[in-house]
Amino acid sequence: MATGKRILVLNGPNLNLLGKRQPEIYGSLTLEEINREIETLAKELGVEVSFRQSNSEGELVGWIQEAPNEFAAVVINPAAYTHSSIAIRDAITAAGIPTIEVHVSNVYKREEFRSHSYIAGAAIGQIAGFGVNSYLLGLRAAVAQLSKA
Ligand code: CA2
Repeated sequence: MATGKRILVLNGPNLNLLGKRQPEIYGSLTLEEINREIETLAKELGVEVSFRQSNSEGELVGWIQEAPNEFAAVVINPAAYTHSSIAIRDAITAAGIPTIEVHVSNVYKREEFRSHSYIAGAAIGQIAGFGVNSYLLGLRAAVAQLSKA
């Protein structure tokens, strides 16, 4: 099992397009710029972060399955898989480490189908609607959870 405070930050499909399309919904920062902000906060909080993004559900499931071997917690933006993936939910439950769900946009103000998350029931909690700050708040929530444990 994982030791120390290493946190895996996972991003799902199409989030590699952040900052390149639809800035009115997703903001103008690229995923790399967001990751740099997370890295800066991680240093302040004294934790180590690793970043992965995939457009493939199976790859995300594989990383979540392996996460407890290397990481103490996961911060995940499952993107569209939020609304469809029982496989990602089951992987999070099986991994058994604290997982925080984050979204750049406020999914509850958008199309009805975005108001249901398969992930939320397996996560410690969910943060949505704060742009890059959703990730930063998610990291803070993960660290707070780990210091309780
Ligand atoms: O708000 C979020 O973070 C979402 O997870 C983003 C997903 C969406 O399916 C969820 O409902 C909410 C979409 C990610 C696609 O990201 C793009 C970024 C720029 C341009 C196009 C897509």
